[in-house]
Amino acid sequence: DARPVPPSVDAVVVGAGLSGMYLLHRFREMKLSAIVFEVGSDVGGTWYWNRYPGARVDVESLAYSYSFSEELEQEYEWQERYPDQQEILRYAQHVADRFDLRSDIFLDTRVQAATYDEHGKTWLVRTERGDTVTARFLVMATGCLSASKLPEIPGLDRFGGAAYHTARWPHEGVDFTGMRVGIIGTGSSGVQAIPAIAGQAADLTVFQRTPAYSLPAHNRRLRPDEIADMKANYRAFRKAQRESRFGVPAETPTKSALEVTDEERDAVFEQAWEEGNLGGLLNTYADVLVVREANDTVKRFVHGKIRQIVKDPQTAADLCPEYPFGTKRPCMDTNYYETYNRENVHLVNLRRTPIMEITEKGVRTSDKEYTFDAIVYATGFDAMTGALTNIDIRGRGGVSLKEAWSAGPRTYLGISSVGFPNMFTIIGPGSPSVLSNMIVSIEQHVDWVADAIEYLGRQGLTAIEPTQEAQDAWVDHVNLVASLTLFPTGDSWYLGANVPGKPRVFMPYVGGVGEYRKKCDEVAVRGYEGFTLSA
Ligand code: NA7
Repeated sequence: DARPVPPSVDAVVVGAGLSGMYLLHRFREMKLSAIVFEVGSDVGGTWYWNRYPGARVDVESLAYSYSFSEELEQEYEWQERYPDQQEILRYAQHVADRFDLRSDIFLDTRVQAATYDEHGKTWLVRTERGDTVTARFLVMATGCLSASKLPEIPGLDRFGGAAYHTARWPHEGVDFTGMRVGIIGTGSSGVQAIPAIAGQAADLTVFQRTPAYSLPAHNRRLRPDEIADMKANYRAFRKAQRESRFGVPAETPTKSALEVTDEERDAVFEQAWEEGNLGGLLNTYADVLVVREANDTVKRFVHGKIRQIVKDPQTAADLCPEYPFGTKRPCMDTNYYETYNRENVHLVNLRRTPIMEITEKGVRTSDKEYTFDAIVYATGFDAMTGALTNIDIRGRGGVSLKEAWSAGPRTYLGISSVGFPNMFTIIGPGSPSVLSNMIVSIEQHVDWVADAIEYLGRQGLTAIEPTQEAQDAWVDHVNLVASLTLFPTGDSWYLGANVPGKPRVFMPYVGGVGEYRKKCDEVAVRGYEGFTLSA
């Protein structure tokens, strides 16, 4: 993008994914001057980068879509219940064109640093290609799962074949026909990619450290009647989304899994399994995420399904997770477990035979060397904080965000952080973010930030920053709510457990999207309680 960057704007937004695009739209409505910097060569964020075969959203399209424009909502035609990466990227591109967003988005431009000038109360933002711009407001719309991560395995550069990370997939695609392929990682990306690659490759070896709980997506084309139905009832549906626990309307369960008969429970689980919803099994009983024995009932149910589907008993046993259901993010799949019945697919349990190194030929575990033409790393992300701390952000007193968060992220409401005035994080740590339908949380944050900026303007104020007390209290509250659940017992990326040396802090807010929104609204109504506002 060769256009000159303006020297000064009201707001700089970092990232042109679903957050950054809506921010730009809102800021323009408010007559603020704003620009967006984006590393990728197009808009779409997650859906721009994650082009691996089988990549798909696991929230239904009619719910995983913007609600801010009724025209968009009514006119857009989703094809599938769970659209693939290409369909969602097309949607993002459509939004960019429809709202004429591209003229203020600088593509292929990585933000390197942002420094707060206390005197001028402005942010100085510098890009890797040397642009500088000052802005009153800095909004980090960098996403929760954007700093991709290769595994800490010796010899990564030694491999002589082709190597790919799922989140940095070549745009032209990869043809695995006739190849011997190894894939490391069985989170959502691995679970989606494995069946797709298995259908093409001569041979696929899956290296699994921790098995996933995966539910069948039952993906299909949307029927005209259900689309029409949704379009007729969208306002009520959106309201229900915003008030729900995970950003997807669902009945709040009241019963305990331990107060019903085995038959009744199994029937309820069976129905949830057949519905093909990410939150389905979690929404069956009130104590699934709270009481170990209740969780065990779900665990046993899924283990039973795995044993039913996977023919080889050892493979089935290796695929059965031991950690509590839902404490790592469940996956949604199309033929995941079935794929292990294929002759060309082999599972390696890394708990028994860990990977020692990557060699010139392939992967060497503690007992043998595997030879591959290609290795796929489905090894995930430095989640929630990586994309923020990778940028040299310096607030008051030159303190970097990385230092401020060295013992784990500290925010007020997941939106802002002490020492970083006029900087906002969209779906940041301390907000429901990854524990919700992302778009619902994105819109809520963007609207809240836009309203806060508007409020400052109306009051003739220029700066907003949380107080230490409010931030400490919020961090305590986020920890407390998490500690009342089973969530901290899974070694998940929610906790930073997948990044060696990362402080073990449960990052998302588990109190639910609806409760969280109420709290944010209250803060605003009380004149931004917990924030210091200054002129
Ligand atoms: P995830 O969910 O972080 O999954 C990464 C997988 O890679 C997971 O199975 C990891 O095992 C595995 N992994 C990571 N490092 C290694 C090493 N060194 N050796 C072996 N295996 C390893 O990332 P995804 O991209 O699948 O999904 C991210 C989110 O995107 C997903 O939750 C949805 O929200 C969408 P581990 O569990 O750490 O033992």
